[in-house]
Amino acid sequence: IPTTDVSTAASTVVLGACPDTPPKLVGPLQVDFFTRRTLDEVRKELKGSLQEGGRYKPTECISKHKVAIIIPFRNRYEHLVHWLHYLHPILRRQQLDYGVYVINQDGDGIFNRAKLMNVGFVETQKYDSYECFVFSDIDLVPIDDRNLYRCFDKPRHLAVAMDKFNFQLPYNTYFGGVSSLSKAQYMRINGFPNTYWGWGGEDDDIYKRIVFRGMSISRPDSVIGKYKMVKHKRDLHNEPNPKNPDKLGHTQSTMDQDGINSLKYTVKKVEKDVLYTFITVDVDAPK
Ligand code: UD2
Ligand code: MN
Repeated sequence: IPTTDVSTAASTVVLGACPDTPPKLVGPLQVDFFTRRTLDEVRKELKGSLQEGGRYKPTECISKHKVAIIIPFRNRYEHLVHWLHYLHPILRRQQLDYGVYVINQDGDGIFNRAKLMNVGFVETQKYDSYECFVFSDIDLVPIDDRNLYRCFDKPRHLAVAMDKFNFQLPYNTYFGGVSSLSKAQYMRINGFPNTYWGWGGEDDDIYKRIVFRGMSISRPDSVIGKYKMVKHKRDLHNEPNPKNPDKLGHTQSTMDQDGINSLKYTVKKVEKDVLYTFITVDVDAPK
């Protein structure tokens, strides 16, 4: 009988690449926004597994996916707590090497979701060599962990079946809520528009950019792509802007001048929490 000499067993473990399908996914999840949660409670739940700044990478294998999660934000702390409570464990089970970046619009000028996401794209690359960017509303939580927060061969739309739209796409070219683009896909469309102030239109502009650059999108199916959105009213200083729908007729001619190549902003403050990196930014918003 051959014996193994235990004493010579290597003490350094060489990690292999994580498998293509993460083995610990559970599928459908229970998600509720009635339970009251505080940031401190969520910190206690999660801090053992996270690195400062809301960073994680698997210890059991080397992730193939280094992902910056970018959240456009202002004054939605209640939603942030739910998001962190649910998303960190999901992203961990997905064996991603990731960081969570909250891009906080400074001041009370008109909100600009797409410009904040552009800022996130530029700023997160100062922290690590990210090649993949997931852009998420703060109020959306997936209810199936097989919906992978990573990049694919095509720009991806993740939020395909939301409770607020009866678990269906509101229309076929809808690209709002949660999406992912690789660095190359993002650069190919000159990033997102900076000029959609207030609510609406920016998500359709992004979709058009993708199509005008000869790409199409991918999506999970409507079982895996289910989401819950925290119910909320329209925020102050994010009123629907009647100029935005009109702008959509001109995307093809404006997209080369309005995007990552014309982005201007000032970082006011960076705060690292164990649950996220919080970047406060002046986007020169009109009042
Ligand atoms: C829809 C889309 C969203 C975007 C928006 C139009 C869904 C689920 N999402 O969102 O992707 O296309 O329409 O602009 O249909 N935010 C703040 N503070 C504010 C205002 C906005 O943090 O004061 C952030 C936050 O991440 C929020 C996101 O911007 O989730 C979108 O704003 P919303 O939730 O008010 O708009 P909603 O739900 O109609
Ligand atoms: Mn919302």
